[in-house]
Amino acid sequence: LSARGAEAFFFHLATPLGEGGLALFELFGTGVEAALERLFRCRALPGEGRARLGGFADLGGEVVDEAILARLGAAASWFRLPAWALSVHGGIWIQDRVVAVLESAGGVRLSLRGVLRESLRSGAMDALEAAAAELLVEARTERAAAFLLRQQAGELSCRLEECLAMLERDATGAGEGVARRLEALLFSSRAASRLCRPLRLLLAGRPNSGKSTLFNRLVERRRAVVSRRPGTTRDFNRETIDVGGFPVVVSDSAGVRRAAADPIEEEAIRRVWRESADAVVYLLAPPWRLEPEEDRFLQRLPAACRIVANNFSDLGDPPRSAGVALSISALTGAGVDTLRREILRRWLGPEPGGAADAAAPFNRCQVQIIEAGLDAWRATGGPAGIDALREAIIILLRSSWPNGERGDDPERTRAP
Ligand SMILES: Nc1nc2c(ncn2[C@@H]2O[C@H](COP(=O)(O)OP(=O)(O)O)[C@@H](O)[C@H]2O)c(=O)[nH]1
Ligand SMILES: [Mg+2]
Repeated sequence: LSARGAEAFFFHLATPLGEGGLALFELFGTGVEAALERLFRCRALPGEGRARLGGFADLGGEVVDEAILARLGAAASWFRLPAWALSVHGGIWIQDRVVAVLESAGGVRLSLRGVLRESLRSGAMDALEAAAAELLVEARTERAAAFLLRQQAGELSCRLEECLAMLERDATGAGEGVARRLEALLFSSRAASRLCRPLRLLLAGRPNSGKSTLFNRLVERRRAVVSRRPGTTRDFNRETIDVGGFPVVVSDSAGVRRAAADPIEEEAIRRVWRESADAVVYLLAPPWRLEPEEDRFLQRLPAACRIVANNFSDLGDPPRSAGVALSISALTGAGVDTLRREILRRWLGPEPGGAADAAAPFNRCQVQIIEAGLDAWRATGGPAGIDALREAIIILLRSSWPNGERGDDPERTRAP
């Protein structure tokens, strides 16, 4: 994508489309100053680091809105290119009108991804920084945001640049050391990926096993309908929660039940699993016996992806049985913290500690590039292996983003 000609420039609506106090447009590119000379009514356009109040007008001179125009140096813009920020009132009519005027003046409208693509193309950001900047917008926990902020600022990129420098200094001797560094980066990649892309956790079990009650417990808000009457959960309940700093999307499966006659909602669970779950917590109610059909069903889920828990522990002592990880009471909350810790340990990463999460590849594409480089190094060694390592690093920095799939998942396990 390129805006051609002296008149051309790019613009991006940075605020969500809708009614609000203000709408912020970001503008950049070679033709932008000339266009603003025509569209922005004030004594003179502001200098770098300054802002000015004026009128934003169409090409016919009709004022669309009162606006504030600020001029940002590359270091002051989030996508690291010299840019202008235009704030107008946040009404829908005004936003639509500003878009139309900017387009009539030669502006090319970009999405967030489009802006990052221009930043990457001009060398202001590398592919890892752009990937992090894109994900940062969707970060759902403090821990995820902190990790992505550091990657956006170049933490992982620096580690890789160091590896390149090692290969530069000593092309033959550095191979092993670089391979070890890449392996160390891979080691933390599961947790890093899970910070950036939520684990999708499905709550399953027979009607009245306590799924909705547990859902509410985990969410700490009463979103699901809780009732003794089977089948009263009508909506598909889904909420993002924070487990040890990791975002987890919890779903209460009952809402997607198709055949009411199906005692364990097998088809519903299977469908949800296929479409949208990475892991399952399966609840048992008194007398805490896994019926043969439940057992058959659970055996079809990969063992690593399921936790079976005895619920209603407040009503008695559930028997200890093979395959059941823990006892909880969704009603009183007993054992629910243990369940959270188990989810963290099995599927997410280390508990939050003092140290920041290590720099690591944070999506599947990045992981695959490193793995391919390491495989080639181990298979060939020597100069060809060194070249493979170098190439993997260069691809990571230059072209590992955008990679098509946005929410790609490093460990998606296929359906039962
Ligand atoms: N005593 C007790 N009651 C529970 C517990 N979990 C759920 N219940 C109750 O069991 C009933 C069915 O729970 P619900 O969450 O609607 O089950 P679902 O059909 O699996 O969603 C409700 O009346 C809950 O209050 C528990 O751990 N202990
Ligand atoms: Mg329910």
